[in-house]
Amino acid sequence: MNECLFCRMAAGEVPADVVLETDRVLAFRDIDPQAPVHVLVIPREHHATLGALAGSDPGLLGEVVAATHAVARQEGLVGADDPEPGWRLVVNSGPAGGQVVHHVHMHVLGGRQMRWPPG
Ligand code: DGP
Repeated sequence: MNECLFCRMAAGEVPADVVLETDRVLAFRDIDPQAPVHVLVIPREHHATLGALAGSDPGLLGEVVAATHAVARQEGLVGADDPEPGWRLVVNSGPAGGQVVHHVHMHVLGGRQMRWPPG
């Protein structure tokens, strides 16, 4: 059995609150939301980190990034007068970056005022 949680979610073996999907990308709500909108966007195919994905399939990386914007638009974070109201894209990479799940994912955050530095 595949032990990667996000691979299992992509395969439909673990339930996910899916908000957008394509043949290569899946977007679902985070189990521990840090903002009113908190969606994770992943490639269905396993790549551990952003660097691994960029190195082996930059086209797929582009599809994941494009999906984050589609999610932001779908969730009402991008209006007709883009860039308002606004949203944040986060990728945690490696231990010092705070990555806990080792299947690359992008956090789409919005619905509140973001602060900087993020900590
Ligand atoms: P990161 O620290 O960047 O690796 O973020 C991992 C995120 O994954 C974290 O925000 C919580 C989320 N997460 C962990 N387990 C699950 C799960 O079983 N379901 C969902 N929807 N999200 C999960």
